[in-house]
Amino acid sequence: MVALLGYVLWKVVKILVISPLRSTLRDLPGPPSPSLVFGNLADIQKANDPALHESWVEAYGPTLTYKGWLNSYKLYTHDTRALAHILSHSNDYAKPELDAFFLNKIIGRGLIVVEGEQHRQQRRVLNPAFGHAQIRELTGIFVEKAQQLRDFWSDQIAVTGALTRIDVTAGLSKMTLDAIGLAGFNYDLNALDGRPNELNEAFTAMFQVVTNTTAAFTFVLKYTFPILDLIPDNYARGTNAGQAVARRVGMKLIEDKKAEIMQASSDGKGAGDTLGNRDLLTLLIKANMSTDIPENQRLSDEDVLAQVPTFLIAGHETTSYGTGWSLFALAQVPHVQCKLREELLGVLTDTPSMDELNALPYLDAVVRETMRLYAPVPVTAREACRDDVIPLNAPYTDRHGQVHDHIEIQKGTAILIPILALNRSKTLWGEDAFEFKPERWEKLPEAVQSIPGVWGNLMTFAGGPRACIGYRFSLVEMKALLFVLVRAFEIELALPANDIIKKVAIVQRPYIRDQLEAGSQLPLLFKPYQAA
Ligand code: HEM
Ligand SMILES: *[C@@H]1O[C@H](CO)[C@@H](O)[C@H](O)[C@H]1NC(C)=O
Ligand SMILES: *[C@@H]1O[C@H](CO)[C@@H](O)[C@H](O)[C@H]1NC(C)=O
Ligand SMILES: CC(=O)N[C@H]1CO[C@H](CO)[C@@H](O)[C@@H]1O
Repeated sequence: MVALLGYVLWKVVKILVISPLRSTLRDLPGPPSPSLVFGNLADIQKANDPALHESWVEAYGPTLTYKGWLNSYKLYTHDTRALAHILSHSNDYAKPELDAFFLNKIIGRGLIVVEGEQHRQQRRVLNPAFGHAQIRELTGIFVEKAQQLRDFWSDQIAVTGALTRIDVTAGLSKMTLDAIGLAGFNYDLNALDGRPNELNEAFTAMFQVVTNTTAAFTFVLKYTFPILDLIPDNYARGTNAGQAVARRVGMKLIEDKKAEIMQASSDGKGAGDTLGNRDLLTLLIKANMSTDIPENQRLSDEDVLAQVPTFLIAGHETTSYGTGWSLFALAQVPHVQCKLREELLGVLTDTPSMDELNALPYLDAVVRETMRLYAPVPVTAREACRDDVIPLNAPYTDRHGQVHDHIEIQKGTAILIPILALNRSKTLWGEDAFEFKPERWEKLPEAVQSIPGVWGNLMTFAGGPRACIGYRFSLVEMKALLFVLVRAFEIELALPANDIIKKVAIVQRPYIRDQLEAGSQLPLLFKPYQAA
C-alpha cells in the first residue's frame, strides 16, 4: 500500500512539477492555463470550435504554447516550414503515445497505430490497393450506394409531398458504412437496408468510446496509471465483446479470400478478374502474396486483420461528415448549388465512371472548398521522439522579448497539428478565407503553395509519410454522392446556419445548438429537383 502511494505521489510530482519546469517551451508566448489538471483543454472543449486556437494565434502570434492534460506544455504553430519539418520526419515525430494506446486498444496494430519500420512495411503492402486504377474499379459501388441513399430519401419525401426535413447525418453514415464494407472487404454491412448485422453492431460497440466522454476519461486514467488496467470496466467489456465478433468475422473473410486467390491462380486466372475481387482487403492479401515483396517484409494474418477496423474507423465517418458539411454549405449558397447542378445535369449518364466524375471542374472545386473550410479531421497531434530543432519561416518573440528563428523541442513534447486553422488562415488564403467560394480554386494565392499537404494545398489529409492513404477513395466517394444527390434534390437550410454547431470527437460533427443531448444531427430541407 505504501509502495503504491509512493508510486502515485512520485508520478504526480514528476508530471505536475518537474516536467513543466524542465520544458524548453516554457518561454514561448501563449494563453494562461486555468487548471492544473486540464490545462487549457477545458477551454478547448467548451469552445466547440477549433476557432479557439485561431484566436490564440491572433493574440500571441503563429507559434505559441498552451497547457494540456496535467499541466504539460504543448506546441501549437501555424508556421508552414515547422509543420513541413514535423510531418516529413515521421520517425522523429510519432503519433502521441496516448492516442496510440487508445487506438491500439480499440483496433489493434493497424496502419494508423504502428510506427517506424513496421509502419513502412505495412504501408508498402497497403499502398497499391489505394492507387488511382484500384479506386477507379470501386466507383461503381459508390454510385450504386449513393443511388440507394437517394431512393431512400425520395421515399421519405414522397410521404410528405413537398419540402421535407431530413437529418442527413443518419443516411450518409449508413451509405459510407455500406460503401467501405463493400469496397473495403466485399462484405455487405446492410446499413442502408436497415437489416441487423453482427459486424456492424460489433463495430458500434468497439467505437463507442470515441464519442463517450466518460469512457474516454477511463482510458486516460488507465494510460496514466497502467496498474488500473487490471480492473475491468463496462467500456472494456463492451469493446472486448465487439472485438471478439470483429475478429471472428474478419478472420473468416481473410481465409475465404486467401482460398479464392489460391484457387484462381491454380486455375491459371488472375484473381481480381471478377468485380467481387477488387476490394481493398483482396488487393492487400494479393500484394502480400506477390513475389515483389520479400518474405520477411510480408504481413502476418494478425496485421492484415487489424486493417479491417482501421479502414472502418478511418474511412467511414470522415467521408460521411465531409459530405454532410458539403450539403450544408450548398444549402447556404444557392447560386453555387445551381451552378453545380447545371454542370452535373450536363453529364449524359446516371452512372458516371471515376474519370467522368473527375472531369467535372466545378464538382472538383466544390469538394476542394468543402475539404478546406470543413476539414472533417480538424486537428491531429504528434509527439517528439527525440530532442530536435524545428526551423521556422517566421521568428517568434519569447516572454522575455528575445527573438528566435527556431524552436527547441524536447523528447516527449506534444505538438498539435492545425489542419482546419491552416486551411482557412487569412494570411494564407486572403480576407475571404471564411467564405465558401469554389471559384477560388480557379486561381490560388501564391502563399498556399507552402502548405505541406498531400493533396490540393490543403492539410485536410495531412502530409508526409503518414498522410491519409485513403484520400483518393474518399474524394471519389464524395463526388459520387454529390453527383447523385444534387441532380435529384434541391436543398435548403432547415434552421438558421448559426443554430448548427460543431463538436469534435476526432471528426467534427454537426449538432443542433439547443439539442446537444440528441447526438449529432444535421437537418436540411429537400425537394425533388424539377427542370424548369
Ligand atoms: C474525407 C475523408 C477523410 C479525411 C478528411 C481523412 C483524413 C486523414 C488524416 C488527417 C490522416 C492523418 C492522421 C494523422 O496522421 O494524424 C489520415 C490517415 C489515414 N486515413 Fe484518412 N481521411 C479520410 C478518408 C479515409 C478513407 C476513406 C480511408 C480508408 C478507406 C482512410 C484511411 C486512412 C488511414 C489508414 C490512415 C493512416 C495512414 C498512416 O498512418 O499511414 N482515410 N486520414
Ligand atoms: C457512455 O457509456 C455508458 C456505459 O456504456 C452509458 O451508460 C452512458 O449512457 C454513455 N454516455 C453517453 C453520453 O452516451
Ligand atoms: C502474408 O504472407 C505471409 C508470408 O508468406 C504469410 O505467412 C501470411 O499468412 C500472409 N498473410 C495473408 C493475410 O495473406
Ligand atoms: C483568427 C480568426 O479569424 N478566427 C476566426 C475563426 O473562425 C471563426 C468562425 O468560424 C471566427 O469566429 C474567428 O474569429
